Amino acid sequence: MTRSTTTTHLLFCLFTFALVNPFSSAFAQEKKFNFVAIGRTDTKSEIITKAANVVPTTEQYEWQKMECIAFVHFGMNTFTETQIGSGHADPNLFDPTGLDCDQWARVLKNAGMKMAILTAKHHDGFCLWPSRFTDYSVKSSRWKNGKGDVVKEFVDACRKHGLKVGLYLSPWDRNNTAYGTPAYNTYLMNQLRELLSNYGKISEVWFDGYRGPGAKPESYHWHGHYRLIRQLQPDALIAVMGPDVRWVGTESGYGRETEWDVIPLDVNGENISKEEDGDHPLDSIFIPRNYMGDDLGSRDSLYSASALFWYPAETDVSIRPGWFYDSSQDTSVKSVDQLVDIYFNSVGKNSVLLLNVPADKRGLISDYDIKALDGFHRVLKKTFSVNLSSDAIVRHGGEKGLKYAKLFGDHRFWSGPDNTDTSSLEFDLKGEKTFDVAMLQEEITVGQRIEKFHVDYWDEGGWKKLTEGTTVGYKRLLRFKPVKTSRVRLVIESSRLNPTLANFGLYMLPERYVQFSHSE
Ligand code: FUL
Repeated sequence: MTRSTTTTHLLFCLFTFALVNPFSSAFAQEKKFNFVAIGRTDTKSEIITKAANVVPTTEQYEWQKMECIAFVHFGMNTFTETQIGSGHADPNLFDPTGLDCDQWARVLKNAGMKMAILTAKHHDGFCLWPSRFTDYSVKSSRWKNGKGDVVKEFVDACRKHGLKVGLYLSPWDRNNTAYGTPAYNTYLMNQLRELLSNYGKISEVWFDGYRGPGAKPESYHWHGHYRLIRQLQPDALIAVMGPDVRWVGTESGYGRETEWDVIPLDVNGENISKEEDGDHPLDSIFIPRNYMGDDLGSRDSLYSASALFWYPAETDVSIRPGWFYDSSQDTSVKSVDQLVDIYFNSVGKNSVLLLNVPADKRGLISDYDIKALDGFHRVLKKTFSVNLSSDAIVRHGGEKGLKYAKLFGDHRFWSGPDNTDTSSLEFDLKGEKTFDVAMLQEEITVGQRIEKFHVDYWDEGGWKKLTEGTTVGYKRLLRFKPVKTSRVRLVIESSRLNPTLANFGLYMLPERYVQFSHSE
């Protein structure tokens, strides 16, 4: 598809949206969208202005604020101690001796997780719920005489403990004989219908992009799947092979140094559905793929785009070397130090952390994992409970200054003057404070804008550089050697349109982590 036909399609979608909206004309001018078309004649500066005004949907924003989500890999692989099952293991092997999803939810909640995503079906095709559309499921196992339903126990436990629920449904299926034929799409649709109709509110649907070597090529009917999900679970985000949440591109737990939420929307003429998608015009033109490059959203990467969209990163990583439980990995559970480091490099680099904690053969999270999660949560709680800048007086330019709470209180944020793309904010800490962590947050509900910044501290009568960074987005965390000072200055060196700041914080890591943070 050429840029002009893409643009026409996007404009058509926007027009369709306006028609169903009673405030269409006001909306067309004022409402900000999570995507925008780039016109053939747009100048570079117009493209950058458009990028700076793309915003998350309400659901994407709420999702970002969760920060930490748990993944639970559990299934046939748990019992065969494999990571990718053949799809032909005997269903009777699935037999947890003491499945307790309540324990999972308690442990995950105590670790600070806000949602948990269960592998309802992994690549081997074994279903954790008694699907009507296959016998390869818990209903053919000896567990609870084939009357059990792990998905139900999982969602009930999550809700009881105040966790949102997500479900992973592997598109690649090594058991289903229809895989690789059009009939498989019907199977996947039927499974989606079951999972999204019978288990209450589902907040994230995770479509893995992985397909093993030698697997039959598959052409999934993604747009039909998206439409069904929007119908059954209008608030759910569709992740990875879906248009709402992007896989960060590695499984290491470490995000990009420069992480833009607004990136070019990849569109492919042949695959564009001609049907309109009502409130979800993006769905019909989005082509899923894994985004693994280093530079997804720099100015240069935007100039040749046909359209831009808000596509935030999710950083998935397992607490163990494997995704599924394997007893031989009990002693390789990530340490508290590693988990804290991962938090700083995922949540602290503008993405959501999706931390996998597998359940074992009993159907429990093991003590090894619980111990690491407890330590992880304790360190974060201790670090972020006291913001050493919360009493500060904040000055912009020569202004008199405002109390921190007046500037960054509920739903308030600082916004640089119009037509400025550099700025500096000074924090008078009212006395000397010692800290080794800085936190910046942009007000992403108006867009992601900051491109480069540094933080200075006042030392012996002058400013000295403390740390620096590129993108901020929802959250940027930086560690450095502890400094003692009474004044700090944030200098925004470059921004797409006027910058905003929703929050600024200075913190001190607990004693034993100081050494660790120096190694950065
Ligand atoms: C990968 C899968 O192959 C792994 O088994 C795991 O589920 C991970 C989250 O995604 O692509």
